[in-house]
Amino acid sequence: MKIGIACYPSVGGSGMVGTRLAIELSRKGHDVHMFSSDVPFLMQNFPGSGVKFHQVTPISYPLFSKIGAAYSYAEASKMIEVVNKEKLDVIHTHYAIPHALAAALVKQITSTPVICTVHGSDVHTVGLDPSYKPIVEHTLKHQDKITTVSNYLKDVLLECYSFEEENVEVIYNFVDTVHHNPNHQHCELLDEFEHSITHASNFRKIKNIPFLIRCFSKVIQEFTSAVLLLAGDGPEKKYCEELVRDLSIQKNVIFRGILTDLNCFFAHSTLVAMPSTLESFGLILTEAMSSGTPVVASRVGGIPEVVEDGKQGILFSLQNEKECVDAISAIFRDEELRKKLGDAGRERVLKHFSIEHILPQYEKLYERTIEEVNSRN
Ligand code: GMT
Repeated sequence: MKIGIACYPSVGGSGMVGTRLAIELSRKGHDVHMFSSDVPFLMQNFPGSGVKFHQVTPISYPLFSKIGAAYSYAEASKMIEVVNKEKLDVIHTHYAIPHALAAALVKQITSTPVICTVHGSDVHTVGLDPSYKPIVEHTLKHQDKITTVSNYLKDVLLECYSFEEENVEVIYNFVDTVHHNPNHQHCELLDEFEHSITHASNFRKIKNIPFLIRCFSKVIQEFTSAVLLLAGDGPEKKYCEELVRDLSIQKNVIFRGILTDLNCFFAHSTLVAMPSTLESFGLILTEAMSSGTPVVASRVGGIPEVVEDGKQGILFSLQNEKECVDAISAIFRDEELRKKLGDAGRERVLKHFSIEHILPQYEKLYERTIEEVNSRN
């Protein structure tokens, strides 16, 4: 198939999933065209993938300087150019705003079938803001198919927006189980500590990192040789650094900044933590599980669909410090439990979240959508 994929170029989950999907489809022999504002960072790790990149560059014009150039216009125009030249069979956007709007316009103009995968805040947070909601709803209604990354997100979509249920399908995110494997080489930074927790995120409020820091400060009262490794950067980082100082736990907390490959930390940590207040999927949980590492996470959004409580990790009630501290301590304390959860995580990912398992679901969806749209036209 000739497939167009649009996503953000950034390190965030929707950009990672969109880019990796493009690469894997190309590896399977599809002709894949990628639309983004910049070369997605992940593409740099796969030179020669065969994915054709089309940069979307909105015009710089003085009149737009205060309100920002409309990215969707430029994106739709670039897509139309490529559709006309390459005869794309389908366009698949990742994250509704602004990519799905561009695709809806392309569909109107060229009749190309369009699919959008909604990832999270495009539906449950930003999309619900009155400044966006009517347009997000209209945009999604004009997709031929929508996929959500969890049943939780599908329910939100159907509850908060008006939709035909049959156009919405759940396709879980996937993880590279070869790259994220339990046998990764040593991780020097963690070596001097008996136990370690890794957390990686964009340090937004929703990631709830101060809660994790507070819980960790209690955990190290018993487990003094433990480290909390915080990877990533974002708006809450400064506050987190201050909190670590206020709690006098600087020796036990490492801020590592943005890392493009967390593989060795995932494989060598005692556990990976995700205390988010909301998460439609939680990509790093599958990466940790794939590395054979137990997870501790809040029981919110789509997380319980990814992690079965007590089987691959331990889930705690949102903002419940005692439950979180107990979960971490139980895993620190018990090597056998660690092994059991870690092995079960690897097994679950291989069965449900591997590229080999998920990719055919997208291919079948494309085929079905193209057929349906063509038979309507
Ligand atoms: O929705 C966001 O806040 C950003 C988005 C992203 O691009 O990282 O994250 C969402 O998509 C990821 C990939 O599908 C999911 O793993 C995240 O759980 C989801 N974030 C939220 O729901 C907050």
